[in-house]
Amino acid sequence: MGQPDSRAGEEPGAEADRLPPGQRTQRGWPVTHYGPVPRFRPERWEFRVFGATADGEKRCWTHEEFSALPHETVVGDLHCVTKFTMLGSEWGGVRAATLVSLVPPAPETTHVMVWAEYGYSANMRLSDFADEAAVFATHRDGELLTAEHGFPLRLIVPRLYAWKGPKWVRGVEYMTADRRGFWEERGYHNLGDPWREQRYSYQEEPGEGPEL
Ligand SMILES: Nc1nc2c(c(=O)[nH]1)N[C@H]1C(S)=C(S)[C@@H](COP(=O)(O)O)O[C@H]1N2
Ligand SMILES: [Mo]
Repeated sequence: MGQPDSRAGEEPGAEADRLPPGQRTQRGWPVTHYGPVPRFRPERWEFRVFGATADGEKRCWTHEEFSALPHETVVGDLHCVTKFTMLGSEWGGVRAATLVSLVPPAPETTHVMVWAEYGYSANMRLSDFADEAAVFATHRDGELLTAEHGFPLRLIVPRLYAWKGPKWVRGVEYMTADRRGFWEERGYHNLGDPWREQRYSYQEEPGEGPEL
């Protein structure tokens, strides 16, 4: 379900209500990432769910197998910590909640680390990951993602800053304790809630993240 589409029949002010503090909208869809764009090699690609699974086993999908998983469309916003927000995109793909039900985590699982090409990673609470709006997207507004935007697969977690949504994603690790991902180790907030403006690690309150 996610949030309603903001583009049609919009009341004045409705967009402002959907903009987290300090964010602004902008025309188009900029490309934001660290490092090079990986080349997709279907025969080498696999998606893994591993770590604290309920049965202790990891699960792997080839690209063909992953493509056969239930495909859904979810409307969700993208908030980059550099203050760019893109409202109301329609993301097509496999909901994170679908993966969680296909590979149940052990009861002790509290967090996940989402892993991408070149070792990029992002941590989040299992509850944010399993949120109904979180989706491993292959499409935006009906169009296949381009390589720059994360083809063949990228995560979208509308309720967190977009660095928590790895492009070129390759797997999920279930964790029984929190651990910092790539940007969370490099000065960004461990939780990354845009509605609370949790941008930088120096803003963290005790208990909001593992020791740096
Ligand atoms: N693998 C990977 N994923 C990433 C990043 C990155 O550096 N590497 N940057 C993140 C950041 S900071 C943002 S804002 C979004 C940007 O997505 P876009 O380029 O599709 O707008 O991707 C996120 N996912
Ligand atoms: Mo970002």
